[in-house]
Amino acid sequence: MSSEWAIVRRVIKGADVVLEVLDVRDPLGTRSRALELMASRMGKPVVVVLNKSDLVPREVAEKWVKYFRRRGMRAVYISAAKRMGTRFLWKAIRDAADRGKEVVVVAVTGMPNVGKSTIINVLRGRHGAGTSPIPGFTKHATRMRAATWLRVIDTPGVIPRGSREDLALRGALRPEALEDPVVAAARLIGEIMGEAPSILEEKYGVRADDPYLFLEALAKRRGLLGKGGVARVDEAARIVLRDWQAGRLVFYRRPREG
Ligand SMILES: Nc1nc2c(ncn2[C@@H]2O[C@H](COP(=O)(O)OP(=O)(O)OP(=O)(O)O)[C@@H](O)[C@H]2O)c(=O)[nH]1
Ligand SMILES: [Mg+2]
Repeated sequence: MSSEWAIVRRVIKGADVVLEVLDVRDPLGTRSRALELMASRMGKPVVVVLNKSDLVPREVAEKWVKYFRRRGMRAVYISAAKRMGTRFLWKAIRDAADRGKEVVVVAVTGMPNVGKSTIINVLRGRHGAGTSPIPGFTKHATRMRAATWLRVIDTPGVIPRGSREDLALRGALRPEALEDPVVAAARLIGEIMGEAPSILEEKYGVRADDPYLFLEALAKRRGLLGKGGVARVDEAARIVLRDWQAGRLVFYRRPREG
């Protein structure tokens, strides 16, 4: 087991409630069944927190909440960055905790970069947990006081199994860490082209019928040229992945059923 998983296991063991933080743009991609299983085996209630809801229409966030509730899970959506929906989060924590508990300990868990530390800061009402657009920022578990009755524990992001491309697309791995970012970027671009191609044109001012041609055109437009004037598609791919991870390229997934 990697050190992140070991830390998270220990934190969950000592917690009363587990928050599983997901990116609402891609809840199924950022969900960790292993984490949910770990919590349920230890008998800990899980609250699914769909974060970054400022990046999707409200109706999409509401659909995702329904998706999880229909499957018997507690779920709320929030935007930690914009401090929206936090009242519902407080209530969900209260409801999930044992009534008799005087002090409730909450483990804030999830994949890297989903916004765990930002949520901790929102619950505390002030900055205390370090946050960063670079995945894998939080390295240790830190316990902090959020209210007289509430302690929150920040944890490092857990990385699920999957290819490195998968991880980059889920925001869990920096594009710089990919040997070949083109594969991952092309998959994302291909998906966007299938659903909402105008997003790419509006964001980058480039139009193409195919992900690779798109990257080539983007590289040329940005003046990213290598030896002999060859377009640096790898650099263009990193731009797209960085924008996607940072929420600057706004694209999201909807639940298949309502
Ligand atoms: N748009 C948007 N961005 C957010 C929101 N919450 C967090 N972020 C951004 O997402 C990035 C990651 O936030 P963190 O709180 O550091 O994420 P984390 O889950 O603690 O990440 P690790 O410590 O790497 O596991 C930062 O750039 C935050 O500003 C949100 O509600 N909306
Ligand atoms: Mg963190």
